[in-house]
Amino acid sequence: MIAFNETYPGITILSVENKAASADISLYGGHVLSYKPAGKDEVLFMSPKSVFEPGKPIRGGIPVCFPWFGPNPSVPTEPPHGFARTSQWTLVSVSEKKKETTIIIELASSEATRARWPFDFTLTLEIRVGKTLDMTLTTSNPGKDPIVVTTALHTYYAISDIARVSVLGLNGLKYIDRVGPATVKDQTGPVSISAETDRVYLGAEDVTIRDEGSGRKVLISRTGNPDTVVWNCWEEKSKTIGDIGEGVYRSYVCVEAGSVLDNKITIAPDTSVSQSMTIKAK
Ligand code: TA6
Repeated sequence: MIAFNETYPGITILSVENKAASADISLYGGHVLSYKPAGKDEVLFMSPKSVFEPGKPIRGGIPVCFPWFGPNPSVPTEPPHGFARTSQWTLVSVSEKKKETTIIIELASSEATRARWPFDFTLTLEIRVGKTLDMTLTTSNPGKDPIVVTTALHTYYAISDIARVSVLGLNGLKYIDRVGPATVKDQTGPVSISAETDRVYLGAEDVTIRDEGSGRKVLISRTGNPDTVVWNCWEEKSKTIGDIGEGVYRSYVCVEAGSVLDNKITIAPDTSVSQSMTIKAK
């Protein structure tokens, strides 16, 4: 079953439901807002204070960071995380099976994107909603010169309480600590969060979010995404982020699959690069 609703002015949401799961996908931002495996709780966090207004990013779900992650490397006045999350995407196709729905959406370069980033591209996002949530982001370069991007699927997970959550699978890795001046550190053991946390783990493979409050484990696997970003803004900073709001920081953790900072992706003319992520809630 699928349904389209312009839930907020300028924001069309595609709701899908099959025997294995349901999900909401906003064409504005190319943004997965909700993913709920049948009989289980919502996997994604959506801020109760999120603004749903074209031009503003949605706070929660799975924002797509493209064509740059974090601040723009050459134009500091450009908003962080690129423009894909604040652009209108188009629907390419929907195909339905009993236990799986596949949605393909696309963002292509236009006058508006070239004004901000002077390259031609087509960005395709395939979203498979079933027992797992599978997402494949493909960047194609139809132009004459190579293009260089950084990207992330900036996933916000719903959790019982940040104090009861740990992220497994990062032990022994180096990470860039981005709270304050960036420094490289070594991870020992699981990641637990008790202060502002903004880290890029290098070379992670599968990662698990273990939530002792809810008893849930969420497994995240990926290809073509060498970095794992772990982010929670914590109390002080949450007061300065209007669409998060006080106290709410305890209810989310971002664990993002991406190719960010120095892991730039170069796409030669007439070629494409795919990156994928799979989420499985147990
Ligand atoms: O992925 C972590 C991060 O880059 C943080 O530095 C943090 O500020 C966050 O993303 C949220 O960014 P946003 O632009 O959505 O407020």
